[in-house]
Amino acid sequence: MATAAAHRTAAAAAHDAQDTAATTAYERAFDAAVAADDRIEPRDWMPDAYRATLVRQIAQHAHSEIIGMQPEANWITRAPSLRRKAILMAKVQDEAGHGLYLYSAAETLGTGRDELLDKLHSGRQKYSSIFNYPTLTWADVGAIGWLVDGAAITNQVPLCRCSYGPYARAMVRICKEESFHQRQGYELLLALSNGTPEQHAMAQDAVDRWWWPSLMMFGPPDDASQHSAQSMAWKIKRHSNDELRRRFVDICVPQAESLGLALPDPDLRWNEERGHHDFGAIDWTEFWEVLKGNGPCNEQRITQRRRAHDEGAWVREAAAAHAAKHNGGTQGARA
Ligand code: FAQ
Repeated sequence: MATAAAHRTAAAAAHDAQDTAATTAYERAFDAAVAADDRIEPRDWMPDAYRATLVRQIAQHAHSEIIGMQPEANWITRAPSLRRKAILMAKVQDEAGHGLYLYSAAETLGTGRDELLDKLHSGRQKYSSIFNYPTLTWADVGAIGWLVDGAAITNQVPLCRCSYGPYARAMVRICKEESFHQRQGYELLLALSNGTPEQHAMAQDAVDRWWWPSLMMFGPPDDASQHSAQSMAWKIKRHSNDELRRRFVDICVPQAESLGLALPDPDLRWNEERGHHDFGAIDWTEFWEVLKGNGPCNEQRITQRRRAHDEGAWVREAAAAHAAKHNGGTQGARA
């Protein structure tokens, strides 16, 4: 009896050792792939924490795209011309497409869209802080395009080189579309800035309100960014939050000058020594409050999202019924 138990224990230990050796070999292959800038693909072995980090970031990104449709959609019915309305509708539709690519990328990691949406609706996953601010005037559509899409591109171009293949490939297409979005915002603001004094004032007011929240989009400062070091080691993130934020400020300053609009920061000035602009202190208390759900529009955004999801139930059911019928028909034809 005792001999059999000892035997089992020895067999289990040998099995565990084999498992550990295999895991170590997998880990080595994963580390080597990351070091060589190869892509990790869905069927490759990956550490659980790498998978979890990707799901967290991709889900948050996907949620941002679909929640981000709301502030702009607010202006579709009130766009000042048919041309502007058509452009805005196309942009909002693009954001839905970005959500789709990203939820699909998350699905390759074994996490379904239903589960992710459930986490969004129950507050267990985040979306970008920026979409908790209201769009008060038509100029806000321009400021979102110029600043919010501009910040998004600055953050997302490096994600095209992310170590996880499906996320990196989704980002290539998203960045191309975001680039159009940024230009439409810039062009809209330019028209307003060069318009009547009232239109110019409206553009300036929008930039005053969106500037600081746009800087917050890059995430907390590096010393408070809990995930950055590991995400950079895994080459999910290629640059730190502060590095990208600095890059964005440097890009915006000359663009604001061309627009004839001021950036609302008295401390903004070129620092010859650093080769970057210095800028004023960001109100991180505001950022963390928005993340906790206390921003001006958090409640409105999530209520509207839940409502849209409930009202869309019949579409999902009809699509599933159609797919089942279609697949049944194909199988029937084959059989
Ligand atoms: N908002 O340790 P870190 C768009 C959270 S673009 C809310 O630095 P990480 C396009 C973070 O999740 C906007 N939460 O985190 C569009 C973490 O909390 P957790 C979306 C934020 O991941 C334009 C905690 O703080 N873009 O939608 C924010 O290394 C116009 C600690 O932070 C992306 O998602 C924030 N701003 O770096 C659509 C890009 N920042 O998860 C419509 C992909 C941080 O532990 C209209 N994501 N947190 O509970 C990323 O690059 C990264 O996830 C960062 C954050 C840089 C956002």
